[in-house]
Amino acid sequence: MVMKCKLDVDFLDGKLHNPLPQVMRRPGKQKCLRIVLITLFLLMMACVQVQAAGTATGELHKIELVAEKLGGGYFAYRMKQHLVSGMDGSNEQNITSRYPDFATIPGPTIVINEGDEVDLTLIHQFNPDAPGEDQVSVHVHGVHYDILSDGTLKYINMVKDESAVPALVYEYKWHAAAGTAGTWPYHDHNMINHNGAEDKGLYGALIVNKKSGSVDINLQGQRKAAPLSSIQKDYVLYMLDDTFAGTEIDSITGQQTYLGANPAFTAQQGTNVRFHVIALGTNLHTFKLAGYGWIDPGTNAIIGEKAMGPLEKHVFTVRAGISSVYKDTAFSSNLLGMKGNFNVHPQ
Ligand SMILES: [Cu+2]
Repeated sequence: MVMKCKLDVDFLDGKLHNPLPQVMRRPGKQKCLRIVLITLFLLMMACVQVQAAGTATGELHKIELVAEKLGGGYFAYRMKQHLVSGMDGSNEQNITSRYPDFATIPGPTIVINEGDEVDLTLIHQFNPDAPGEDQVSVHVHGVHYDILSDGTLKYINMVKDESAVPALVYEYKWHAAAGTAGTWPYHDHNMINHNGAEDKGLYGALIVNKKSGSVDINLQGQRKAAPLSSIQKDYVLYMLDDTFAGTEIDSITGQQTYLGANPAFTAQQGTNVRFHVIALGTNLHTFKLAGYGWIDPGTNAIIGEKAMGPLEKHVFTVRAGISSVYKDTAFSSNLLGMKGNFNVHPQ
């Protein structure tokens, strides 16, 4: 109170200083200011670190997948909802419209980045007509999860039947930890028996992209690196025992086009496109894309065909040049007409 009066007097007098109170006040004020500045700086650093950590741990994908029954004793998965957000739920984006709004064989291709996490809720949405049809699951390859997200029966995992059943969903949690980038199949493991109903249509693919990086392409016989972001189309092509089946993805918009059996893929000339060939079933195959040579992953070799066995996958990138045909040249597959068009349009 005394000090305040003195200050008032100072101002009233038009004097700019009153030695005693100013000497008493200044050190306190400066100390306070320093503390405030240091605190602000520390807070800013903490924010930067939290942001960096958030970036490093990737995004959260909340997915609702429905298992449906089709005619002819087949089953299929349908994407009901796919929300992407920060790990804390911030900046949530609904990307469900990228997928077909009907159940497909193969099922939807789930595309995520290394570092991301997936909360996948599976919904059993049909009336069981036969023993074992009351259980359906999703078992995925390649990414990390704990034993409760294995998607298998208690007979295998020794814990519990990890299935969606009528009126009760099941939630799986996946973590695309560092080192899990790749193309991986997912499939049912629990319907009918412990092998699941993959052969009845319940399968699909998970693509884990690196956040940044490059892919190898063959340019005039030379192995060159192209940025991952240069890929315009992703072709997800399953080699089944007697047919191909596939989906084309616009890699820029994420839009997926379901193409069914022996699909015809399209590309703009001069653009980079990536094939994800996944062998399912039990047969041996030889995949060939006529007129093209590509880098065999993990090597420097340029190849024009690839022998593949069950559950093998082969992912490669080419620069679209000429229209061509892809095929399985294995003897019986050739007889069965396992092939499809690769249509390249001029820019
Ligand atoms: Cu499997």
